[in-house]
Amino acid sequence: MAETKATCPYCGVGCGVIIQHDGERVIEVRGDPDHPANFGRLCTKGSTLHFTARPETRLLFPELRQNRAEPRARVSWDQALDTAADKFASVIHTHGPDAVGFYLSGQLLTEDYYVFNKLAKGLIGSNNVDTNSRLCMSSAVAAYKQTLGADAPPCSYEDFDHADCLLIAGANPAFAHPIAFRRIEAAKAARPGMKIIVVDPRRTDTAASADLHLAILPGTDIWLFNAMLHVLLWDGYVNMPWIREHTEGFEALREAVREATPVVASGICGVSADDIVTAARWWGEAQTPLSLWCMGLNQSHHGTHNGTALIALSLAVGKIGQPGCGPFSLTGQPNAMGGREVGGLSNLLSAHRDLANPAHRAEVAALWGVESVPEKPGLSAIEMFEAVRAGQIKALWIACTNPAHSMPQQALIREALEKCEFVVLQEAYATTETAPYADLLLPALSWAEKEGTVTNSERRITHVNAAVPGPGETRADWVIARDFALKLGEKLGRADTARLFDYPTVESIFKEHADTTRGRDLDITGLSYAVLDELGPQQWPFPEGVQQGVSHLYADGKFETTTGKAQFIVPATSLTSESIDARYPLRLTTGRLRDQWHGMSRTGKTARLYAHVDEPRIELNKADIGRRGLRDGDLVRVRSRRGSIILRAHATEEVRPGHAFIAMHWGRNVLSSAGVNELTLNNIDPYSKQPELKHAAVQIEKIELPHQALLMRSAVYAEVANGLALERAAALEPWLRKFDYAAVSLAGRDFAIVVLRIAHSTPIPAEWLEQLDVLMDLQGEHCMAYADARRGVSKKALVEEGMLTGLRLTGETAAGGWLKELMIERASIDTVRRWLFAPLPKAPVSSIGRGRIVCNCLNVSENEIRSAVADGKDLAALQDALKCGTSCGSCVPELKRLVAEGNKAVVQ
Ligand SMILES: Nc1nc2c(c(=O)[nH]1)N[C@H]1C(S)=C(S)[C@@H](COP(=O)(O)OP(=O)(O)OC[C@H]3O[C@@H](n4cnc5c(=O)[nH]c(N)nc54)[C@H](O)[C@@H]3O)O[C@H]1N2
Ligand SMILES: Nc1nc2c(c(=O)[nH]1)N[C@H]1C(S)=C(S)[C@@H](COP(=O)(O)OP(=O)(O)OC[C@H]3O[C@@H](n4cnc5c(=O)[nH]c(N)nc54)[C@H](O)[C@@H]3O)O[C@H]1N2
Ligand code: SF4
Ligand SMILES: [Mo]
Repeated sequence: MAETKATCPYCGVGCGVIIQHDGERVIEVRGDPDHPANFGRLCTKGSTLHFTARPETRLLFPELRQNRAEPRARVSWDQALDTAADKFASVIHTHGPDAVGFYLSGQLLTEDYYVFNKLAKGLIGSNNVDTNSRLCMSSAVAAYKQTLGADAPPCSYEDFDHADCLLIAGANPAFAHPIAFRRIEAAKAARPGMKIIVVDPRRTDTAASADLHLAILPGTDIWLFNAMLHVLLWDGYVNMPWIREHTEGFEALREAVREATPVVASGICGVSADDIVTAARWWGEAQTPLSLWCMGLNQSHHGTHNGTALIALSLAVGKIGQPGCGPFSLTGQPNAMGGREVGGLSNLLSAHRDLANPAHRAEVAALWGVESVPEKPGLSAIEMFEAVRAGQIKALWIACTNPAHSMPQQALIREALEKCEFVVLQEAYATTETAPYADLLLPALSWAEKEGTVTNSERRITHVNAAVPGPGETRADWVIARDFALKLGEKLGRADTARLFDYPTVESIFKEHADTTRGRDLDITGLSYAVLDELGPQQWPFPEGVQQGVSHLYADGKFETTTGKAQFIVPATSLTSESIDARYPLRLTTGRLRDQWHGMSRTGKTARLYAHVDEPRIELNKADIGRRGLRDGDLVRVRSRRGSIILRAHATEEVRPGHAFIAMHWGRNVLSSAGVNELTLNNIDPYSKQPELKHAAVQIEKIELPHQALLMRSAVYAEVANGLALERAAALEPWLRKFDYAAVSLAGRDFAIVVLRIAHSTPIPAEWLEQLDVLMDLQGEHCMAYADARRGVSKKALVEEGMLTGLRLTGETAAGGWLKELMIERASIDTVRRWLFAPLPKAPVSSIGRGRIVCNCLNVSENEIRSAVADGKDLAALQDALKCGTSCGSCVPELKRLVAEGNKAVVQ
């Protein structure tokens, strides 16, 4: 078995992985013990990466359709790229360069991005290049630039070990940056005096493990930060000498926060004034105050000022640039940082240059050897799709992102994609929600197959290697961009194309990129693939001649602004852009689950990643569920001013009364609706142009869908189980649209089970059920059937090798829960055979009834943990007895919570 070093392609922690393979196929994955981001650890998602590297789910060949009425057909690469070049050239000739657009992704490698950026800005002459980072990091970028002068997170992960006050605002790293959170847990365990404050409307696992949780009302962070600054001023914690020497604009901010007393803020934020004062004093007293933030601040119509107000807290106490201090923006995607470094947003140019700056434009033109870089600002993500919808952009190139799922206000996105004359989609998987809109589908290499570099949250660049060849005719993203550029340049009559895109290897792109950074804040002229391989991953800047990158920026108190001084900004004091009212009385927020990644094109194909949350749902406070005469698990219609979806209601104490939460992951691939972005709105921040994906006002109502069905199917043999489950799940997708509510998911561990849940207002036609039976292979001599036509109940069970391997319950689905567990456990059917068709909500024998899986690595369930806690076990004893939380550690925050809940129950 061979081993190849790469990084995990999920979150911005940027963990190093070692891919174990045989040169053809990925066999296993483990954490790279030498990587400074994770030192060998991986979370649930990283440690199951090898399950995603399966060719059967991949897009293998280019596919093209001549018109929308026809299905796409396989074509050669030459034909695919020729067609694309023809189409783009003709649009550019007729309508000008701004009639085309590129919508890219923070999950591309730096080299991929670089080529796309040059293609648009250097060859075509349009700045219409934007990425999904606009939905993600652009407010943090704008906040850093407004205050510190450059898009550069000044901190490092090692700061967790030195911080004595950690303020986590609008981030849930226990789920979204698990390995960073493991480091925070370790720091807290080593120095219990370290104070952790979490600002989040929800009581997340992150919040539950904090010393102080400020469960503010959504959108009120600025009021909280202003009030904290007010207390810092009042109590004399502000470092005036440092402020005078190193900053500008403090007087105006001081004036602005005069009225923001803790009492005033308390009324707006919905937390106690005492808690605000406590937070401010902990921050003020700290020798080393460190803040962390992510989408809870960025995805707001005042996301930039959420960031600047938080950064102001570090500047006010003069604590930046030293170990353990500073404002640290957590990057969402694995390479959103790299994308920004090469200028991959419509307002940026290579090496953190600004498009609005004529000198910067001239520098980039000179570096590329082109006459000029276009002056006209490009369109940002939301604006770009609006321009597509308005018919101004006629050809759209989408790579490594799934806008028909992840953009807000999906109805508008669908309209745009339908209207667009020519949509190219460059994807690794054929099944995303955007794929049906693609006129040209181009198969890309993916994780474990591609080489290049990525930059993680702490500015650390890692050289990612390819371990195995890609399946079918997949090609590297940069190769696709380069080859398209060569063809397009020819059609546009550009004689310099071959020189512009003379990239024989991926490293030749890296070299050119590194050259463009000379003398800039992110100077990496000292780095090459060889240096990275020899010294290991390095933080920028890393100019020629140095031996090591820089862990803390601004140590000398000099900033990247024109005056060299950091800027205080007076923030906007608006709240959410849509407020609740009598018709839409619930505050909806959106975000992430621990074990799923965005549109689930990869995590959604790994059965065990459904064990933590196994069905789409809206999370509501128990009080709201009760008040509306609902029960936990009822189906509800969730409506906003933009649209409505049906989901199962899940009662939880994590959200406050009057609030609701829906995870962003479930879309039309797994659900009868487009999911939460049917409800969100596309209001944007004026500086960052980031949409307010976190807030919307919604209503819920109970919906009667009396005709329910549950279908499940596994297999007898492990070799075929996963392949069959994935095949069946894909085949079920079009069926999701036929029912009022339907959701498809996987279950199980080594033997994947496909699960389809249906609820419908009218009786489900018998011929549909027959077709579904065929699709799920619920037929043959081993299939038992039961029917009671009068009650509309019909059931089928397939028993193979003494195990339940297939099931359909129609009309009466109460037994679904324990039968699913029976299937997952692959238990013998003998003891329960006679109850198979009984409407028993609980298992007739006690060996079944494990409940939800909390520890995914070691397969430990919630019921097992709860009963051990009831026996008096604490975290250490739980880990000792059940082994839960001893592998990747992603469930440790939840284990702590279950222990705490158990203790509380005892006291009561
Ligand atoms: N498991 C998993 N991890 C991921 C990802 C994934 O898809 N799955 N995606 C990655 C990406 S691209 C990103 S951007 C990151 C996102 O990482 P995070 O931002 O940490 O995750 P989210 O769940 O989107 O949002 C964080 C929290 O913001 C809170 N919030 C909502 N509104 C407000 C508000 O007004 N104020 C405050 N203070 N908080 C608020 C929500 O309740 C939520 O708990 O995760 C990365 N990591
Ligand atoms: N309501 C709501 N909406 C949100 C958010 C939210 O919090 N709430 N978060 C927003 C944020 S922060 C983000 S970052 C976005 C994420 O939204 P998207 O970018 O749409 O999410 P992904 O599903 O990660 O899309 C990446 C796609 O690239 C494909 N892919 C994987 N590897 C490769 C490769 O090597 N090459 C190519 N060409 N393709 C590949 C995958 O199959 C996948 O379909 O969602 C945003 N939308
Ligand atoms: S924390 Fe998990 S998802 Fe993020 S990079 Fe590390 S292993 Fe991957
Ligand atoms: Mo993101």
